[in-house]
Amino acid sequence: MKRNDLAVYFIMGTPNCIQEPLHVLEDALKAGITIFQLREKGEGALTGKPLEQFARQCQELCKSYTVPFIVNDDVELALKLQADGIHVGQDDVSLTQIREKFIGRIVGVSVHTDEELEHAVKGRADYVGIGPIYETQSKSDAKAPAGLTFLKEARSLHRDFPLVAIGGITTKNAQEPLKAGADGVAVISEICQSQNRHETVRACKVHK
Ligand code: 3NM
Repeated sequence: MKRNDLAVYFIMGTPNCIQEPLHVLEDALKAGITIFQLREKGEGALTGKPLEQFARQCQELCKSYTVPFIVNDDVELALKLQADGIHVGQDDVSLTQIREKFIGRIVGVSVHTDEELEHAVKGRADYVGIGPIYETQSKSDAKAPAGLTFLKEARSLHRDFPLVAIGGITTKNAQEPLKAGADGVAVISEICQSQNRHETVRACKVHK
């Protein structure tokens, strides 16, 4: 993948939305998000057939805007839909197994420590997510906010490796992780709840 693809990484599931979820996604696509992850978690999350149906609708929308469609955690669903990629955390299945199943597709991994970062890079992840940078309300088991220290360290260790910052990113703070070396920012609530997604997405891109 190109590092630029991570510029504005929108993550969403139906429980994150106040408005109709497919409307939120299409509005975000129109506003210029560069990659999308379906993360169907939390109270009221879809499962089974309704999840599959919703996922297919999201995938179709992404395809029509030529934006990669990534599935969070659910390997079976990602394979069934032939999604563009999968994103996994540290608790999910082993990276070696996932890499073998997603040949030619995108594999992303959340990392929080040097060891996890090295393991992801050696295991041929396509990118890593580093977070939570700031306090987040969107992940019930999120770790304590890490700030920019680990992100800066990760960038100095791996000059060219695709890195995306996540956790509590807003239009006001997005430039900080970008200046610290992130290729992009991954965002749930700031885009889901935005009243003006064009403006929100613009503010989350690098200001030159
Ligand atoms: N992963 P918001 S933080 C999904 O630290 C997720 O790995 C995190 O949501 C991590 O943009 C997070 O609303 C939630 O803060 C990000």
